[in-house]
Amino acid sequence: MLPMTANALRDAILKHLEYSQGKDLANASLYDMRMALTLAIRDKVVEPWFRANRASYQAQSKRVYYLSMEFLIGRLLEDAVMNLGLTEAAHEAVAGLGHNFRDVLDDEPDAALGNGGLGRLAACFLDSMSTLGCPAYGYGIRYEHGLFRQSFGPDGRQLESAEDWLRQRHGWEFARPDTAFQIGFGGIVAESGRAAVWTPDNAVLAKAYDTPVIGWQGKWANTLRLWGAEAIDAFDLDAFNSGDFTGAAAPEALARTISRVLYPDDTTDQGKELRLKQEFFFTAASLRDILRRFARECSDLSQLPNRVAIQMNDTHPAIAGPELVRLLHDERGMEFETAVDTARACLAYTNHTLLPEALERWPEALMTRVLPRHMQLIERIDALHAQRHPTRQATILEGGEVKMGELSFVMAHKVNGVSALHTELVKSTVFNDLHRLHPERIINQTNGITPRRWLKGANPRLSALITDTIGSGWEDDLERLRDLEPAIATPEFRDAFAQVKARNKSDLAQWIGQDMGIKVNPDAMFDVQIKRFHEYKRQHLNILEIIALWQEIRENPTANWAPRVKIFGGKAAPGYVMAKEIIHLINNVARVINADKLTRDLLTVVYPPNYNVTMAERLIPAADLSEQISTAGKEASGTGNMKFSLNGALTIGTLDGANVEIRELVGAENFFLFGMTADEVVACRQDPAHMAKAIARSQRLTRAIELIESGTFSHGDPSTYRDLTQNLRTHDYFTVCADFDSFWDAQRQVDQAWFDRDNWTRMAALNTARSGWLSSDRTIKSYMQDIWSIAPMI
Ligand code: 26Q
Repeated sequence: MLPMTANALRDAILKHLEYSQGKDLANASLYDMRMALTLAIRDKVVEPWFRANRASYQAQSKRVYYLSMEFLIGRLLEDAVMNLGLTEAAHEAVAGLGHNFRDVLDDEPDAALGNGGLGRLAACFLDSMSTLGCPAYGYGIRYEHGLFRQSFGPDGRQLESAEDWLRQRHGWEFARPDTAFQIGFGGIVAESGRAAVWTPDNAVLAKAYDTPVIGWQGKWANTLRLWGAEAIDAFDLDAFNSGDFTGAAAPEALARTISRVLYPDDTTDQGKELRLKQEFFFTAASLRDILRRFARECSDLSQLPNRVAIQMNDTHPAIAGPELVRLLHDERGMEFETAVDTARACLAYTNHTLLPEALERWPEALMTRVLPRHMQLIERIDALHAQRHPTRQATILEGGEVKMGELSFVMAHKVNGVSALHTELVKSTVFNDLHRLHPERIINQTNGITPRRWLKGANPRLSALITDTIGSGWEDDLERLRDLEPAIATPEFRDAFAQVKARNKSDLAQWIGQDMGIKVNPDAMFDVQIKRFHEYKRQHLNILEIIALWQEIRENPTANWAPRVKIFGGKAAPGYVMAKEIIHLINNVARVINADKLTRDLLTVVYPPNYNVTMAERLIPAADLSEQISTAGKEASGTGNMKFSLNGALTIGTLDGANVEIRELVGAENFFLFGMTADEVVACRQDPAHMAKAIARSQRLTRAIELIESGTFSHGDPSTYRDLTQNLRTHDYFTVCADFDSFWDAQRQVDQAWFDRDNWTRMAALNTARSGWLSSDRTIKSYMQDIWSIAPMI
């Protein structure tokens, strides 16, 4: 493909300004300019997109269908421009039209159609599938409102407001009003011969919206197809004519609620009827679409597993099992057992959690009311499995509930965990019974991240240094970063590396100053913990250590402390009271510490609100230290940990999730390990006094907890954080107390390492050089081999 010149791009922008935005240059707003550039770039994506679709059609190739409730894609413009090799041309064209390129990019809203790791993983996978030429569709929901916007009240509590990314036109998508399916709910099931006829008593329309996903260098493009819900009869004219103007629009409003809002990952949302409807809505629409595409190319349904690989991203699309059986058996007359086996050969399931409260279960009564035929099929699937494995103990149905994990396992030919440790725990804990019956089924696929967004796009300075040192080509062959190692031995490279980090930090310091009005020392260590708030992720362990450190600095302010800027980012589910208490505490500790003149230059706490993908792209390249401090055995993988290591931050972390693999990759000497292992955590909990003993043996921890209880961070009110401190003193399921001293010691080792700045830089650069394996290209190649049996098309 010929690179487009800035002039041609300029003309394309002007054309879209005029004909798509209806503006001339003189009247064009920043929004108009951004939209015109988006549409001009989208035009460039269409040709490779068509080419890829034609190629996979002509090759009659097997395709991947990645079913996910969440795609946390963030902004798309900068990525698309970069993948097409048009960054310089676009910069020049936009500048020539009198606008600032950065401002134009920053005008794009962050598409937050996901909560966190699971949704961002799906987005990285889309990028890698397009880069590798793996024919694929992402299928999900076109939420009108993505993840809520977070702000902090004057008292430091989290406030939530509706996110509204679709208020403006979504410039990347193509609406497909002609690709729409009716999705039914409720109703009755009539037996008719061998099969059954399900007559739903209400239905909504699932309408397709396609976003092309362009890969690196524009060699391939796939489709992200999101379903929007609409009423089948949009408007009740009789109601309108009889004067009921609100009632006339009621069917439309009701139907649209299904794709109205993303659930904010809240275990209190478990068992909510609307959530089940969302899950069935997008899964059923996707399967209809998949079978329709298959039927255009092949009429022999036994060939389905040779053409179709369906990946279920957690159990959220688990209803795909029974629904595919229904489509094959009830609607296409396939034998029930053959239908089950055919469906299983198509389906695979990724598990992302072991937390019992996060494993989906649906009350049978609810399932029967919303999806009566599926409930019957689930019972038959369970009975068939029991009949084939008379010794089995596990059941899909238990205590009046449908266990979606077990259903997914039984209906999948492969089940995967997302890191080595997590996969072993999947085998030995949640799915132990099923694993013993099907020892070949569970496999590991360690997560990965796309280096295009998370290194090339987010960290242009480091990318330029890498290219200067080892040439280009690392962007889609990330293991080549190993070639940096000889250079790291030279002081010139280390100085250049340190300078990149310093510049990134200075940019971040400026942003923190402007956005939050907090002055930070850009030479201090930038110590970052960004992720959803959850007790198992232990942001409270971090803030307790900060409190203890603050105390010791105050007592001995002239000692040799490593100056730190402690940065937090992340949201708590609106109904998760304890997580919100931790946020409240962090904000108030920040208020108190940042006002202390004695410690001002040594310790600052910064917590910018509304952490999202765009903020991650800003923070990660500027980080010196990455906090990955979950209770061992609880974080399935983590992917933020990978982004930090790739960008030359050192990790302080537990042996949890992919930390284990990261530590092996970068070398134990370049990683600050602390805390109990997963086994030790389990053993520790055997002693009901583990937290009391840990507090008793640690002066520092005792004082930190007592300082909170004294009201120091709550305007003298000792009751404010009582729930939190009492939980630590009496319950502490996530072993914050038991790991505290070990964490403190590791942090002091971090301080010592920081004083030898050149060696710190060497360790940081080695983290970058040895992180190539963390590319999601590696992960996707492995899925293609081990699960999907698909060969790359390029
Ligand atoms: C379930 C029921 C009702 C409402 C919401 C949910 C729900 C929504 C989102 C449950 C879980 C999630 C998201 C889970 C998630 O993000 N898990 C993370 O997945 C990453 C990718 O594999 C891992 O790296 C993280 O360790 C894991 O926590």
